[in-house]
Amino acid sequence: MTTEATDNRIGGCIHFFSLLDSTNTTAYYLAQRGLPEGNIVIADAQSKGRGRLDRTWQSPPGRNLYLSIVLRPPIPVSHAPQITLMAGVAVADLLSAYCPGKVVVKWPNDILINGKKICGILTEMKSSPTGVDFIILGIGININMTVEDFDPELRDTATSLRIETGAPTDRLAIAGKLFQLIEKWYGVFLLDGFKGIRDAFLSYANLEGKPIQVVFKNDVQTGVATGIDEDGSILLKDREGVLRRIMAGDVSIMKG
Ligand code: BT5
Repeated sequence: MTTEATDNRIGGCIHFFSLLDSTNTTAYYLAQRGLPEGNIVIADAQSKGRGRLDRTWQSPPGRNLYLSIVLRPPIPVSHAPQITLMAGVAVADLLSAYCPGKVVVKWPNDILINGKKICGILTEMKSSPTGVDFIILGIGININMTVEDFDPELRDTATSLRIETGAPTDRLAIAGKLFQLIEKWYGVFLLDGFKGIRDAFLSYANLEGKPIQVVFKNDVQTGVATGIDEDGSILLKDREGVLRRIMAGDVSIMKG
């Protein structure tokens, strides 16, 4: 089913499916064939929901939000990862309305409540020598999952809005609010770049001064997080006092 409405940049046209392999895969396919900026692909369930590095995103029906937004920002390829951070701020604003003061954005793409993952973001890009052709911004938010709905291996690390608030929430109402917030923050990003997002991101990241480990494929870097750079990279001071900029990886905060 497809709906068309509004003059907004985001969500003017929404394509609903009851089941897809992955909304990112479908949105990418359609974007390659010209689907315009702001179109959204939503599925009630995904049979091959994806995380980064071929990880799986658990995506059962009737519970959560799985959606992908086609973006065509006029930016250099090197700025594309900033779209993930922009979306993190939008989702954090959204969830903070339900759980004030409890939402943390874990650089670069996880949203946590009470230390558990409630949302994951997966951005995928097609580029050409002139820059970004399009970016698929994929967002999965656990809305009405109960603890028992999660795969056993996720029960200690994942959460949902229902678990955190104690009550079910209407998924479409949340989707509508999410589109408004992406509209807002993507607008800021197009006008001011990451510098318009950075303070909001830092307010949710809760990272500065913490001892962290960043793992990317086989590379492990440790040190103290000193902040987020103007381009969205994480800044880490290693044991020798050398400041490093890190563009990709999984961050964990080390104890002690
Ligand atoms: C992510 O990857 O967190 C990105 C997830 C993006 C999902 C959306 S849904 C709509 C769109 N279409 C897609 O196919 N994908 C996007 P990563 O940081 O690599 O984290 C993946 C890890 O999160 C997994 O290895 C599990 O440990 C955990 N996980 C899987 N499903 C989860 C869930 N529903 N809730 C919380 N954690 C989950």
